[in-house]
Amino acid sequence: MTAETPAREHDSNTRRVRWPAAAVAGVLAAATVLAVGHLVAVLVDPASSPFYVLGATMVDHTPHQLKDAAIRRFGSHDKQALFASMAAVMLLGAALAGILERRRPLGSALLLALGGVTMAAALQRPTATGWFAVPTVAGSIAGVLVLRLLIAGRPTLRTPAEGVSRRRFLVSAASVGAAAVAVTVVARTVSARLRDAAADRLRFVLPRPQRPAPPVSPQVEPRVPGLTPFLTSNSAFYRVDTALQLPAQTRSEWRLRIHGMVDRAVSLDFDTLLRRAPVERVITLTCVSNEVGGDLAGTARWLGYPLAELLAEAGPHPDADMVLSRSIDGFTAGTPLSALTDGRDALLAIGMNGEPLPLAHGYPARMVVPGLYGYVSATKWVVDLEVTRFDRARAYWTERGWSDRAPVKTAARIDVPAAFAAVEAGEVLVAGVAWAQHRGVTAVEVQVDDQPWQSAELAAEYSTDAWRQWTWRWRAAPGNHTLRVRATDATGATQTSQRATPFPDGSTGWHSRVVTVR
Ligand SMILES: Nc1nc2c(c(=O)[nH]1)N[C@H]1C(S)=C(S)[C@@H](COP(=O)(O)O)O[C@H]1N2
Ligand SMILES: [Mo]
Repeated sequence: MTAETPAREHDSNTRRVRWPAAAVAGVLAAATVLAVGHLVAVLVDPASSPFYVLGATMVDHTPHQLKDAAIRRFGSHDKQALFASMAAVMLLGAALAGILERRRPLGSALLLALGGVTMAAALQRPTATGWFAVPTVAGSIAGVLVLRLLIAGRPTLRTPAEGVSRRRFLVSAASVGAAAVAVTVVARTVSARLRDAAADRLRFVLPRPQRPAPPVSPQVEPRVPGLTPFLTSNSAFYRVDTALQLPAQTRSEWRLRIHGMVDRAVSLDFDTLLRRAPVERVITLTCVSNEVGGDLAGTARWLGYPLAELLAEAGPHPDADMVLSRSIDGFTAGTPLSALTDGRDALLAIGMNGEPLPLAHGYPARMVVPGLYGYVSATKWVVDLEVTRFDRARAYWTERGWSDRAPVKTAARIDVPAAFAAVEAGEVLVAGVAWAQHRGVTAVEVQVDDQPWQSAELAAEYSTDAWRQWTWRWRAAPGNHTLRVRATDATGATQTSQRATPFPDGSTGWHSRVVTVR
């Protein structure tokens, strides 16, 4: 980028750039940092893009008190919220850098300082190599050049006394803006890894299980309008993870290493995996962040390979008690070795409801372990299983204060009638789901206001690893009423009324709903 200064224009048009224009110049310079950084990151590793680095670092360092909100916000649908607020802060900082730059290269200094911070954060990323510094360094250099060019008329640190003509500023600003947009568009569409993974997924024909999971009978799923379907479709399945950018891997890139406290380390590629006999199981997955009455739970037909068999090939040592699973993007979960080997259907899953795993749910392979919250068991995009001990290793969320043992707590939810619904007096059907994975739900009771608890009717149990639907016929009298629900699991324990937040090992309390009867 050479900026040949044209013959100096000593007319009235030539002066120091005004502050609004300087602010625009600052924003363009910052856009250059991000655009160039993003483009270079395509060559290095998408996760090294300065924008993602900053976002991911923020996600990782959110304080505990905000953690529930944080997982839900960043984890489920609105990573956009994070990006938007980051963009707003950056916009202000960039404008400030431009304004500062008018008299001295203070704006450049600010950009370089922020670049330094971002570079340090990049090198701290779980999957970082030394290369992770390159996109930010390249972006910062380009950004400073652009800022100097726009404010001083030349990309050197000397500020010419004459300043920059208005026309010249507009032309440079427009070209830089257009270039930044073009570069970003290219970088985004060249997210070749994602495209490759998506194409690879489309080509993948799932193997068939020897015995498919039994169909869901009408006894298991009575037809009640508004009741959560027994099987959750892939598109409706909740999504929670720390990934700002979908980790993308093709089957031929994927490998699973099993190592640590084992007799012999095992490394498995996808073709080798496919030579094994897959099983199909219906399992309800639940997030520890689920609030009482919340919807961070879903049930799918998972196709996969028993983890116990894969682990047995490596031969875990008798003093090991944990498997630290790691995803391609550095997320980790610590699962009790016993939960993977005690005979329950702990799977290395490759299929979900008859399809290859969706990219967002872990393509090409993830873990699913009945009875444990996702953060200690359900690693998506899994590539590494380290057999170790709880007193030696910690995982992503346990490092952040969440409990290291996290069996799913018994829960019940009212789905029908809807919240604050108005219903006609007379017989009203109340219905919902209840779960106590791997123990099983044996009773659900409903209470109206302060009246005695009534037994709900349980739909047939599909298996103890899946949730169970329930219904209750209510003789509803006019007025406002509070409906409450509680479940009992197969150990005989009834849910406690005591309200607890999801942190550190799952929420407790009875779900209730206020209904108006006319
Ligand atoms: N790689 C990776 N796997 C992960 C997570 C994550 O952040 N990264 N989150 C876990 C959590 S907290 C839950 S509840 C489940 C959610 O799985 P789902 O998004 O398929 O519903 O994934 C688990 N596996
Ligand atoms: Mo979770």
